Amino acid sequence: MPTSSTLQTKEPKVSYQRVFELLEAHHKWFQQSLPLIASENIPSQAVREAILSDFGNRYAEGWPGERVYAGCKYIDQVELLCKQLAEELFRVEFADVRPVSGVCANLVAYTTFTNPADTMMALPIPAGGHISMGKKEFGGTAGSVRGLNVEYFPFDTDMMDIDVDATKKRVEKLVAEGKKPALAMFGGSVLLFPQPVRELSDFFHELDAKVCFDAAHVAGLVAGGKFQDPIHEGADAMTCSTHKTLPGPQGGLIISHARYGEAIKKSTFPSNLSNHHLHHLAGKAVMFAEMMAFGREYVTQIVRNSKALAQAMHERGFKVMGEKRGFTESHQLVADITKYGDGRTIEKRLENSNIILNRNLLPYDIKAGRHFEAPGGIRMGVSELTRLGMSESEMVDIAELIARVVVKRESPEKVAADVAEFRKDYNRVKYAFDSTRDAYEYIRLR
Ligand code: DSN
Repeated sequence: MPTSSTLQTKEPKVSYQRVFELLEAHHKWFQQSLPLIASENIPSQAVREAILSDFGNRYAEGWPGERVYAGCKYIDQVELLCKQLAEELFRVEFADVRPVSGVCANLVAYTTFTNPADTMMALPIPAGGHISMGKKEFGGTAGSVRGLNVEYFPFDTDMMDIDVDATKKRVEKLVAEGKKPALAMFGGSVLLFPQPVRELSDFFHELDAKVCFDAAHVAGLVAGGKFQDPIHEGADAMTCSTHKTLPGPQGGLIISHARYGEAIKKSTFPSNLSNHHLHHLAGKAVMFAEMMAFGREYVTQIVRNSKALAQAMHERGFKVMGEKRGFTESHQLVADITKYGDGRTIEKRLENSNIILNRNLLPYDIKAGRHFEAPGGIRMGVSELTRLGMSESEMVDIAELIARVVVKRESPEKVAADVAEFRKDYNRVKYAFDSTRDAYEYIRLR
């Protein structure tokens, strides 16, 4: 691995050139790889065009029609269109499309529904929670930025889900201790199955707490009707990012009921944002339109693919989590790989084989003495491969390629060559209005 000092040069033009060489090398590598990171996706060429536009160089603080800058007459129209598309896609009364990331959207929710020192229920990271829901002592956003006291939902590892009865008991105890929750934050980064929003919303509302669902990972599935629908199950708001199962540019989104619209608008601007990212706003609008046209078909195939990959890995000896419930109902699957090594080493061997996924903490890792640098699990997501047109039979081939590296310990170089060959037939983005370019084409403007 080069270090910044080996890359550094005194000649600006050489460094300038080097940046483009590295960008082109990255594109070429992804053309020949299996991208299985569950939080990533490949946007359409239309989204890529939108994010290259001049919108990315402008300022539009505030709300359409109420900006504090001139020059926004086209930006305002795109933002209103984007908002309307999001509301239709998710069948909700209110969307704020400005948050620049999933973490930012969560901060908007915390600002709207809590005050510093309030208690919030969330999952810990090993059970699938996200750093933005974390406690202060671990550097989590909720604790260290909003000053929330984070308490954990009890988690059932066999079911890979929040335990409803144990949650009620834990919350009753918190109430008795004077720590009544102000917010229940469902969702997270490992989300194999729908969570009990319907079962627990009334319980939290009776305590005067609000309910939010972080759908960063599963928002595309929610939009396409293939996962739970938190807002219609009792949640007050749903936050998400726009680039995981939603195949948009990197960014965030919060959706809710009309009654919270004004409060959310103020929490976004001025509380958590100055300018939002206007090129990404245009990209989000394009992606929402694509999802309205192709979303159902796309997410139906995603869930078929993740189930097929989980089953094929299970048949090759992997301990895939959630076996009792059919492994997964989302785009993700998680495998315990402790019988083959640690997560970091296996992630690296797979990367050297052009199979790109991430190591992941398992719910029982901390108790077993493992930590995030070398955890016991790997996590995979199939959204990007589905966008490239792959289906169940390709998932079986991919499970075999992974097993060759991890179980049979074949040389990564040999498998990498086979992966590159396998990828040759899948280089167009499906589920999009325009698909004439190679998915990973490096587009030069210089
Ligand atoms: N933690 C990232 C993930 O799930 O990959 C998202 O922020």
